[in-house]
Order: sequence, then C-alpha cells, then structure tokens
Amino acid sequence: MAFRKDFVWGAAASAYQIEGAAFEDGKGESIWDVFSHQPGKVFDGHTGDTACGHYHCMEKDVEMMADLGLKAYRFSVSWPRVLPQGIGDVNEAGMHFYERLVDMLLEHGITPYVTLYHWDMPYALYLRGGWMNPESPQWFAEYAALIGRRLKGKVKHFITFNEPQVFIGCSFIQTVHAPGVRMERRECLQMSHNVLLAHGRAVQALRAEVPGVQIGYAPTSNAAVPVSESLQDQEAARQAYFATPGGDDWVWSVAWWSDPVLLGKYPEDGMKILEKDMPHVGGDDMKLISQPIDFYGQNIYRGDPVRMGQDGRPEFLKHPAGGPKTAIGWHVNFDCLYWAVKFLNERYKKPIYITENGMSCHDWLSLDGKVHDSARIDYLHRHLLGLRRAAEEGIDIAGYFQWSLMDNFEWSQGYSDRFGLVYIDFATLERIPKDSYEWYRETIHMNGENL
Ligand code: PNW
Repeated sequence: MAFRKDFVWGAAASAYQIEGAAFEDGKGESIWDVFSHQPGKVFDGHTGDTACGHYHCMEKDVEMMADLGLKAYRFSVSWPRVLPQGIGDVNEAGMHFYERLVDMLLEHGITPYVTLYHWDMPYALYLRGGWMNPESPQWFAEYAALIGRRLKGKVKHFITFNEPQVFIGCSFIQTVHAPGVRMERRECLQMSHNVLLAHGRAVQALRAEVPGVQIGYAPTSNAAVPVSESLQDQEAARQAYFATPGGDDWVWSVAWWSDPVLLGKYPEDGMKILEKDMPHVGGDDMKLISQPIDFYGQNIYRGDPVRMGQDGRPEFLKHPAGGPKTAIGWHVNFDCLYWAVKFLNERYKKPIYITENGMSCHDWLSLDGKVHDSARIDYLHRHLLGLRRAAEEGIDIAGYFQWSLMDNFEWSQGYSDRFGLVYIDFATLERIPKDSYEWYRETIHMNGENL
C-alpha cells in the first residue's frame, strides 16, 4: 500500500477566512478586521465580516466534513475571539464555540488539528507593537496555555504558526496583508526572531498543559524542482531550496524559518547576508526555539524549476510560456510535493504533513446546478501522485490537508478566488459540493489507491 493505513486525509481552513461573526459575541478586533475595512486594501472592498458564516452554521459544516469522509480537519482559533484584548480576560462565548466545534468533530470521528496563529493577531496587541514587542512571545505562550487547558483531553494535535514567512513578508515587506505597514529589514528580522521565540514558548506551554500532545509547525515554501532527475540537477535544486536569497527575499528562505526550529541554528549563508541587520540572539534563545516538536507541516502550492548551471551553481529557470497557471496566477509544477517532501525529510528528519495544498479556480455553477471543477481534480490528483511517490520511497508522510474545504476569504483577493471543494454562493451562503468533493471522498475512501 502506497499511503500508510493510518494516513491522515484532511482538509484545512482558517478562522478569519470562514467564520464571519467578526464583531459578535464579545470577539475583539483583529488586525484583519481593521485592515479589510480600509479602502483599497482588499479586492472590491471585501471583508471577512460574514465570510462563509461558519460561526453560525458550524454544526452543518461538520456534518458535511463527515459526509466527505475527512479523517482530520485543520482549523485555526481566532486569538481575539477567545482573548479580545489578546491577553487577560477570556471571552467565554468565543471559547465555547471552539469547544463545541471540537466536540462535534470528535462525535463524527474527525481528528481536530488546531492551528494557534493563522494571521489574525488581536488588534489590541498590534497597538502595543505586535511582534516587535519583546513581550510578544509571552503573550503567545499565555494564549497557547489557555487553548491547551481548555481543549486538553480532546485535542491532541496543535500547530503553533501557519506560514510565518507570509505574515512577515506579505504584511511588512510587500504590505499587501494586514497590517500593511512597511518595516525595515532589521525590524522584520527582529519580528521573525520574536515569532520563533513565541513558537518555542508555546511548545513549552502546550507540553505543560496537554498530556501526550503532538506539536507541529506549518511554514510554507515553493519547492525547488530539478528540471531533470540527473544527480546534478537534483543537487542544484536541493541547494537552491535551502539557500537564503538576498535583498527582501530572505523572508522566503526555507532554512531561515525551519533550521532554527529543527536544527537549533540560523543558516550560516543567511547570517552572512543579513549580518548587519541580525537581531540580538540571547544565550538560551536557540535552545528555546529548537526544543523538540513532533511533526513538521509544510504548506505547498507550487514549485520552481532549477538546474545546475554551467558554472556549477544552481540556476532558477523561467516557467515555460503558456504552462499551467491557477486562477490566482500561480504557476503549477506538478512535481512540487515530491521534491519538497524529499528534501525536507533529508534535512529535518521529522514526520511530514502537507498542511495545505490546493488550487484556486474561477469556478461557476453550471446549468445543471453543479460545479464541474475538473482542473482542480486534475491538480489534486497529480500532486497526490507526487506525494505517493515519496511515500513509496519510504519517506515518513503522515498526512495531507487539502486547502480548502470550502471557498472562502482569500485575504487581499477577497472572494474573487475559489479554493474550495465546496462552492459557496456568497449571496446566500448556500453550500454546493463540487465535483472535486466527490472525487476527494472517493480518494479518502480508497486511501489513495484510486490515484
Ligand atoms: C496560504 N505564496 O497562503 C494560507 O495559509 C491560506 O490562508 C491561503 O488561503 C492559501 O495559502 C491560499 O493562498 C499562502 O506566496 C500565501 O507562495 C502565499 C503563498 C503561499 C501560501
């Protein structure tokens, strides 16, 4: 069997992108609530105020997940929904929502994977400097302890951060995500260090609160895909994947965000490039950041072609003209999961989950009332073939979370890009399973033997 028997077939989502109820039941504001209401920040002025209305129809959504056959559901907790000021008083109504969600999932035999931070920082903490504040790791640890305490005995799997490089890079360098403020490189590196410390503090807090907890981390990367399987091109891709690029692109370095957590040090090439902007690294910092975690997640949507250049150095190539692209404009490289997982496993030696993978399409309802998203099926199928190849080669792949269960608020793209297995009519919030939903159900049922 290619995929192990207990392979975790899942789907993922995040709080701000689906919940709505942004100003209800005592929830505090997040940086996304504020940002999406500023003119010109999000496509056509869309906001997550209502989103998919998941907060109000969670029970129905879980029934849908059960119908789909999901083994696991990865969701995030909205920090300001449970702690409106980020620290201090708990909003019991908000906490109760997640307790009910977890209970419902367990009743349906679906394992919850809880992400603590999927970008919606409490606005109150942002006003105190956000990740620039040296107290931010402590804030995050207190929040992690609260979630651990309230969900222990029910939730075993926690993920500290979703894509730290995106909430630093897109927010403070590209300024297209909340809070959308340009910061100096020195400041971005300081924030990144504080985020890594916050990860370490949260791991400690969760271990203290939750017996038998399994803790993971979910950064993202574009895979580096060798243009041929020659050993030279493979080596070029491996080097390119883990190299720290210069300029603002340091933030997309795979090694920058994962070497500290899994190897206990910043990558040397990166430290050289970033030398004059490096944050102060305290004596015990790296030990705190690198305390053991249980699994390694990676969100992967794309891969870039690499070959060994004439000069013996890796060289990124252009994507072929007219090659496949998704609606959001991302180039598709079907082999990205295979190569990413292979290289990550070699370097970090941890059980790997693909914590996100999926395709944006401009889906529409056909005359027959269905959504025939054959391109998405083909995308998922081919990416899973790559993952299967990795599994067949003996790489420890624990699970796969499709992004996303339903169409949702795609950050600065608003509702203009659809990633879901389930179509949402955003006027009525009606849910309509797409063809890919039926296909994924079959795939889960067959444990991938249909691929
Ligand atoms: C992820 N990139 O974001 C996020 O975790 C999700 O919330 C989001 O909806 C999903 O992918 C689809 O975009 C990413 O530039 C943002 O490679 C940017 C990149 C990757 C993932």
